[in-house]
Amino acid sequence: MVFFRSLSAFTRLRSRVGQQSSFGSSVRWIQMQSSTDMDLKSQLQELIPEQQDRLKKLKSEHGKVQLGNITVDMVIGGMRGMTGLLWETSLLDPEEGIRFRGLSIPECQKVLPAAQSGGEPLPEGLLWLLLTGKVPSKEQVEALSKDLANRAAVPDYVYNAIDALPSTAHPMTQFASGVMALQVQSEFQKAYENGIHKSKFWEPTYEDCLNLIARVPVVAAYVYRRMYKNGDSIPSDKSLDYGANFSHMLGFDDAKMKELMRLYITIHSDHEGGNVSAHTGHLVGSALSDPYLSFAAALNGLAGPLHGLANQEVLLWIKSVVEECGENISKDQLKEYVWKTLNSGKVVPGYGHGVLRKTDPRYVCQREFALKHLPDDPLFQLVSKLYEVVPPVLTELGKVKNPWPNVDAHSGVLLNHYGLTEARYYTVLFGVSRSLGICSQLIWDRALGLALERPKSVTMDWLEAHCKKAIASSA
Ligand code: NMX
Ligand code: MLT
Repeated sequence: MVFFRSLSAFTRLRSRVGQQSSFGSSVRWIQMQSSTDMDLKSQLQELIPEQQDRLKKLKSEHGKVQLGNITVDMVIGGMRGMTGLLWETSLLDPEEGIRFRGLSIPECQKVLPAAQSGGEPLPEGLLWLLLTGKVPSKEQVEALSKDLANRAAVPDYVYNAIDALPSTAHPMTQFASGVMALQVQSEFQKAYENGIHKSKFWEPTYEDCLNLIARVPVVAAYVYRRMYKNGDSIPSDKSLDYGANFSHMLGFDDAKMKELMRLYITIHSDHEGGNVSAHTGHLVGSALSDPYLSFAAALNGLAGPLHGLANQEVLLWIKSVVEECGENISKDQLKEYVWKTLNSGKVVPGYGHGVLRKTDPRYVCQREFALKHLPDDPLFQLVSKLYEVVPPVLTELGKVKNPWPNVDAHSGVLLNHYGLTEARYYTVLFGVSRSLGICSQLIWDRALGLALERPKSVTMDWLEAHCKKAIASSA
């Protein structure tokens, strides 16, 4: 049964959030829903015209306002610190971490409906929040849960496409191939071929996105069972919520693992627009490639070790520490191991970030989950020791801008504790979750009529000539 936290807690939160102007205007959206508005699509239908007007006004009144200066460092350095994207569903503060439509993770844990009293938020509630900017009621979340369950059928040719790959292929390769095969059913592609008017683009995009979100756990679970459980797949259970059903299809029916899955999917869903997977999804979508094509591209970015694959790397690295030094490794030994990793030209996985400058709140909430449910797990204790040892070492290295742990530093030991021990699979879980954020924004991209992404590039010759001219004119 779904439980909704007290209205008074929500009202307190709303008035507090409403007073903070720094979170931007998306916070103004956050409101209570009346429990009669069950249909997510008709909610969006109502919201879209007002947001279209808002964007039009922003463009006509402030289109020429400057947002900062672009430096050579930024062009060479992966566009770090350059504001260049519109992304409505979440915003990342370097010191504070992510806010989904203005709500921090602890706030989401307070106000979003949960499966049990005091439990973790249901990802369906987070999806509703990302799409509408509104905190849903338990009835709305239940309706969305059912809608997703009814959309989850996966055609056989998707399984056949995965089966065409060797079962040793990386799980992300199998997963992304499955998502590409799902594309055959794209409503957007069909509608575009039939000459749909651009004002209606968001509607088939919505259908594709909801279908995709509903189907990715089925495809992901198929890959897991194929690789690690002799292909013995488990049918979905429509009576379960999204997170619990995913856990069930993977083969984990422990109630705590289901809670972990709900938390996992909620916190990995979105991290504003500039991260590699979200940006890729948005970029590919800007060419009017349908949501399957866009999301498959995003997954290929997520599969890189500096991005989503880091969760795999963390557990493998932790296991290599244990193999070499045992579970009861001292902090001095651990420090030595960290230096050995750095001196061999590798990164310490799970630490550092392109934007964050503090411990990732997604790390913090996973740590809280571990302290509550598995405080004596030896690998959790090792992760806690690393939290003390790694930041000073990275600081001593002198070049790392953020020595603190990110989301990937923690997730593996939690999954490992409940029996999901196959580290190479972990990024697939991240991918399932990220479908919620990327797809929510894709719907808004089409609703707002956002432009084809096409930034200007330059050569080193161009940069050198430009800099010479700039120096000469300032002399
Ligand atoms: N271990 C070793 N060196 C590091 C680390 C780390 N954890 N983090 C940053 N550095 C190095 C980085 O490689 C760079 O070195 P160089 O100048 O020789 O190229 C230098 O420090 C400056 O990098 P930053 O500006 O601090 O970080 P940047 O924004 O370039 O990169 C990451 C961010 C996340 C790619 C980087 O911190 C990293 O490689 N971390 C480890 C991998 C990881 O955990 N990735 C997951 C990120 C979260 N996610 O899920 O996507
Ligand atoms: C993410 O969740 O996408 C990562 O933390 C990487 C990022 O935000 O750049």
